[in-house]
Amino acid sequence: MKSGFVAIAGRPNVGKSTLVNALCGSKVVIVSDKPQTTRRRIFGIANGEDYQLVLVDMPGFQRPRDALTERMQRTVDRSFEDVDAVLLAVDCRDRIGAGDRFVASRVFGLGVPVVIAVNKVDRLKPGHIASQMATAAELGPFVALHPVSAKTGDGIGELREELVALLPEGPLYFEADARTDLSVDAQIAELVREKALGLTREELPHAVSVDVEEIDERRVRAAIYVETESQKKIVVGQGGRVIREIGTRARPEIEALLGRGVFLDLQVKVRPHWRRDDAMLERLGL
Ligand SMILES: Nc1nc2c(ncn2[C@@H]2O[C@H](COP(=O)(O)OP(=O)(O)OP(=O)(O)O)[C@@H](O)[C@H]2O)c(=O)[nH]1
Ligand SMILES: [Mg+2]
Repeated sequence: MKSGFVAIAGRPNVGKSTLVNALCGSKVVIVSDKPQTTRRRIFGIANGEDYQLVLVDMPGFQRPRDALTERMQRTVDRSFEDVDAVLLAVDCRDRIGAGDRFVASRVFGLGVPVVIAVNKVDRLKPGHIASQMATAAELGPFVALHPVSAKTGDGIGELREELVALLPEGPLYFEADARTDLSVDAQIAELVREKALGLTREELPHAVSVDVEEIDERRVRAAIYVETESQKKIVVGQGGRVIREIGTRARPEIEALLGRGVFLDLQVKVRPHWRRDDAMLERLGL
């Protein structure tokens, strides 16, 4: 039995969480087109007949701006403790540059094997992929470099095999059918936040947090926190249109997770400056 932990590092928005889902073979973490979607360290677990590959999803590397982003960056630093390998993800649609080199400078100093994933190849022509791979190859002494598309699944099987091969012999760290270490409450909060991210723009996504307050047989009650009354107006929408849409999109996934039908009760609440409020951040598990 091979088992162990592989941290997924990279700039915000390069597709780290999408890669975790692709490698696990199903959705375990949330994804959005907004940077800073992932706020905490979450394990995505890929189980095979003779392996357990624990993927350590984490926030993207960033310069801290407030208590929230400070905590996120600390999470990134801590996530590298005790990993067996690192998957360094870069976005081949963007110029591979200073941001990626900054992440690379950190991960190549860890003393564990580093695999580079050049992600989003579905968006590029073959010639351009080759030149981006050549640029990515200069990031550091990698053990393997894989062009992949987390979205289409292209190259994901080979990448998974590569990562499993780097794992030591070891025990099962989680049940053989576990998919994540997040509690059910936290998974539900993440799903609601994902839908809110998908329906809001600009600075607003960063001002949104979700707390599941109560779950019983028939009902899930969750609070969506924003920082100002005007943000609340946007998340509620005209006549409640936006909040209803968040519920409509989140409910099927929550029901699939719980294995039963539920009424989803969402309330938007204003908590000024929650991103700088340590007590509030603790409560949100950040
Ligand atoms: N076309 C394409 N889009 C992708 C691919 N992988 C991820 N994306 C998109 O890239 C965006 C960011 O994906 P995430 O997985 O949330 O990125 P992340 O690196 O986890 O982002 P943070 O958690 O914010 O740091 C989303 O819109 C994804 O759908 C890919 O292989 N191809
Ligand atoms: Mg993410």
